[in-house]
Amino acid sequence: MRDWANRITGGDLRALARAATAVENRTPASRALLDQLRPFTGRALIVGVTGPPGAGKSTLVDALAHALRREGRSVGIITVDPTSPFSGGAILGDRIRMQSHHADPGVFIRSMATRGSLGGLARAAADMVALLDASGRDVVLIETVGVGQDEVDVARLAAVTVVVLIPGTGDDVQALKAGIMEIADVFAVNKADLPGVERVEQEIRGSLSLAARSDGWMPPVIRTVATEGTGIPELLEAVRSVPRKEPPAPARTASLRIDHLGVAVPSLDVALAFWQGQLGVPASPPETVPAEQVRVAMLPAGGPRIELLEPSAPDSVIAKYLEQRGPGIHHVALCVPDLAAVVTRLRAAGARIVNEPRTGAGGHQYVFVHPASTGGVLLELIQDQEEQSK
Ligand SMILES: Nc1nc2c(ncn2[C@@H]2O[C@H](COP(=O)(O)OP(=O)(O)OP(=O)(O)O)[C@@H](O)[C@H]2O)c(=O)[nH]1
Ligand SMILES: [Mg+2]
Repeated sequence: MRDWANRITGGDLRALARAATAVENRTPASRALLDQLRPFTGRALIVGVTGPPGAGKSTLVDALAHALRREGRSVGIITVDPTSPFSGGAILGDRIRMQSHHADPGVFIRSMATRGSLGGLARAAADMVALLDASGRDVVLIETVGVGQDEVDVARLAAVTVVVLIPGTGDDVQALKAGIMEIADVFAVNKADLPGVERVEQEIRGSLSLAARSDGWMPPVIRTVATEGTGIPELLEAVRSVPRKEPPAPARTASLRIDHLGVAVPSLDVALAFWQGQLGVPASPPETVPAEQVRVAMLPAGGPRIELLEPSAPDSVIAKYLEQRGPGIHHVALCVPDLAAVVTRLRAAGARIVNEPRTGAGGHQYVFVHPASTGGVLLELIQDQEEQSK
């Protein structure tokens, strides 16, 4: 599993293709894989392209992909097959058009079928986006037909949403207003080679003045002729100039405080001769913790404490630490108000929790987080007992 994830983040296309199929089929292995890939997501620019059937979305996505390739960017394309009667033709059309990328490893394309049930589509599409993002694609383009709530949900995955409209469909603007007009960051008036461009632009501007965005962004309206590549550089520039929505603030762990610093020492007696004897810190009497195979002395240091750790068995964790790394700071221990919640959140984010919550000498619950996840130091998290009893 770890190897599979490594190959994907390393750009292995066969591993990526296999993963995409697993994600489509929502296999248990794909869930585990996505958990491992989660820390590698968040780098790609995710662009949604949505609009009514036949507006030219696939042709636009194709043209955008070519423009990005010319800049040397790698691209992922996800088309969500509509359930509408147009779907047969659309899928066939997409295949033909997208074949222009078929020999280019820099473009990875997947169609996702709704398979009759709309529920879960947004979720499956979200997983596919995460996979492509983690695989190192610079840009991920998602095509959806903007007709229903499900499509709107898919569009919400995108950092930037392009709504594609075409001339001669003024009524569509009215009909679409309720759904996708307010999620548009950029409008493309495609098929601008056909008559009626001004009229649809006016309709768009009219509907925009009603729905001012909270960040003051006024979605630009770009004319395109996707079949000829006209307006594509302008569309790309407009996409890039959209202010990024603030990512949801990570849940904050309020009122963290240092409980103690753990220091590995070869001999408690020698260490205490300094701390207690010379520095004059009143240490607690040394105590053996059989579960951890250590002898411990606690030194008060303002609020937090210093914990001196001496191995009590030759093959104990601290003995091995001393052997490999030498004496010194072994871990940092923090008190958290809700240990279970923090552990759940860290696990979801892909952090390595070393042990299931255990009960320590004083009756407190604790876990260790691996140095590989924390930036280099072993971290002990302790349930804050005052918080717990509140
Ligand atoms: N005249 C003209 N035709 C276009 C333009 N862009 C796309 N088309 C044509 O419009 C038709 C539909 O294009 P698609 O790209 O399949 O449209 P779509 O929005 O992806 O369609 P669905 O996926 O079925 O909703 C095709 O025949 C395209 O060649 C354009 O700018 N001008
Ligand atoms: Mg299409």
